[in-house]
Amino acid sequence: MSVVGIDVGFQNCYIAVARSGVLTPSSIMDVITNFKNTVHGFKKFHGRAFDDPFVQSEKSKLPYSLDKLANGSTGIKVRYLDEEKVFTVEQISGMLLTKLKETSESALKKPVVDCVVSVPSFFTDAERRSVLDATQIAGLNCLRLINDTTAVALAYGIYKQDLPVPEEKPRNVVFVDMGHSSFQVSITAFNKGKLKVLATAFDPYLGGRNFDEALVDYFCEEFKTKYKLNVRDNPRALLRLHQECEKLKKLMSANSSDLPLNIECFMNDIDVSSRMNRTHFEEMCAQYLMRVETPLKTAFEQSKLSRDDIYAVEIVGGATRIPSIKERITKYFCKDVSTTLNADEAVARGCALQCAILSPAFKVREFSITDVVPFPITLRWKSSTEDGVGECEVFGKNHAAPFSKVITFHKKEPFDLEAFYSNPQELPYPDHRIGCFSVQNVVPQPDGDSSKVKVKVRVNIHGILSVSSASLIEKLKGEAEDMQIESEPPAQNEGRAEEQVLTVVLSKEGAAAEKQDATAGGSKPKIKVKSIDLPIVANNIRQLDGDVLTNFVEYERQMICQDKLVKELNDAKNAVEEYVYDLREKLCGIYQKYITEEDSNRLTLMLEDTENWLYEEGEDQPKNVYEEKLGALKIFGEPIQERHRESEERPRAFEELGKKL
Ligand code: ATP
Ligand code: K
Ligand code: MG
Repeated sequence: MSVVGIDVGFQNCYIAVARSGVLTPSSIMDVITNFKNTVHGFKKFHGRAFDDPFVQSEKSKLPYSLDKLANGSTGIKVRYLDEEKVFTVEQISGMLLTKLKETSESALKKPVVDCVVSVPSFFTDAERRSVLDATQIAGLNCLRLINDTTAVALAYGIYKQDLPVPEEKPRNVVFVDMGHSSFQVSITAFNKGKLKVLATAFDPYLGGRNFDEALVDYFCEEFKTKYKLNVRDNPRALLRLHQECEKLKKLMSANSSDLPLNIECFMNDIDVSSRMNRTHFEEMCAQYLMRVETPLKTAFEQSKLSRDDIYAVEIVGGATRIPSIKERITKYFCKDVSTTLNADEAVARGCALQCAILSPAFKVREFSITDVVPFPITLRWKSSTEDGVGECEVFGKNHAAPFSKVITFHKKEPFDLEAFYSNPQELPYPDHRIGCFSVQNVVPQPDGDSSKVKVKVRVNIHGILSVSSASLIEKLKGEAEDMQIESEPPAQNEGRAEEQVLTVVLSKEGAAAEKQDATAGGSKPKIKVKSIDLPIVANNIRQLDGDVLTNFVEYERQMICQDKLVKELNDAKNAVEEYVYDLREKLCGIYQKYITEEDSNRLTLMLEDTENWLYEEGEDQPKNVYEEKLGALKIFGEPIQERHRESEERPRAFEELGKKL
């Protein structure tokens, strides 16, 4: 089985493949997300409600329309089988992933199931859960959702032979990725065989498309005065202008001179033309260029490094090719930017490498990855204290991830743990709630005292929060607090987290984590304890319900079958058409000698009839009708073909014979 890495970009998707025994991912396929009614640009609708301000602000820019689904989430309207249908974002994304899956399967001639998919490092719980649902709909087994810049870091580090040994000072590298829709920065420390993300920062709304839009705005204004054209009223013209502006933007990356923009028959039969140069472009985009420094600064400050500690600044992503963006990065770090990585493929390559590491089918050099929690996470519960609520920040900013923590509560009855992001104002998502986890079946001790309940909270390998297990332990004696975090020395714990990520396959991860708990308990004075597992019910989690997901998976399978049928039908129809053209041409050419004029005329007439039929009642027929039609033509065509073949082969046979003699 081959393992793949998938970079689902806002504009471009890439798949990298790691083949057995080969570490280097090969055959990168670029599939522009231009499929089924050109639905694109939905990446950032994952996990978002229809009323979400971001979704609303995007609505007018889309070549398709959106709808509010019964549960409030975002629906996407698509024509499917001549009918308008509304799909969830997970379904649309699932269709794209299916397409990517099929593309790689047909190129590799092998099934593709295991994968690692990249997500922006700023994706919140809801967005990550939504992407994960999409992978399931596509029939993929996603071993990890990995942050874009972390995938890039892996692609960078795994080949390096000269990384400092673990006892030495690490090599610190800044990774900068500006794509079509967003801007991400990470600072990562490398030692031999491992990487540790120190800090991440981002501008989720700054990317190449802002620069295209600035150009579009400019030319729309110009054409209004110069040609009296209202480009914004004409979606087709607007789309063309967009494409031309993107081309122009790319040209300006390589050229500082004045460049022309010409579009023939642009609107109302008018040809339009104008000019632009880099200096003017940079002035127009000043508001965007200004925003480049902030994430660089934020990441750098959080990393607590000095500029001398930075070994290199690696840039990837299409929009980092804009010269003034490069300049700003260079200026901030006082260091020339490096472009040692393939700017378009690095994310996908990193994903494929991570997939190979996680897959039990591959033997890959160990490489440990420690990522970070981008937004602090807090738990809240009802408590017996004065203000009636207990609260605890379980994961601070840049806490190592994946990671588990065991929290001990003293409770007499079932209780709820509400999880949310601590700082709503820094969150690029309108709702800071993550979900509510109900710990059930909690009862007091026989003497009426509180019971000790151990709850395991984790940020898992996908960067998703879960309360993964709870158990009722023992009778407590004289403890006033109703909660305590069982803390192990952080360094040790981090080491374990790394081990978990790297040496354990996803499905076994739970078991490894259990072991970790046992060790923690074992270091304490020996008391006879009985541990009872408690059920946990998750509520208000923004993830598709199991039943709904199952239905979507089934529906996607049906659509795949349907697409196959449609393709087979088209193939059958095309086969008739091709046969008609091919035979007609040959009747006047190479077959002429092998058929009487009379028969030829009759057959030509028959071909003409078939051609007409194809445009009339033959336009829309079941597959077998086309197959029968083709069969009927072949009854006449094949004998001629046969006579032609024989006569061609005769002289050749003589020649062969001649050689032998
Ligand atoms: P995202 O990471 O935001 O989801 P993506 O991964 O699809 O998006 P990329 O493929 O990294 O984005 O980059 C695409 C962007 O880079 C587009 O805006 C494109 O116009 C821009 N781009 C590509 N080449 C150049 C160039 N030579 N000069 C300027 N911009 C460029
Ligand atoms: K990409
Ligand atoms: Mg990208």
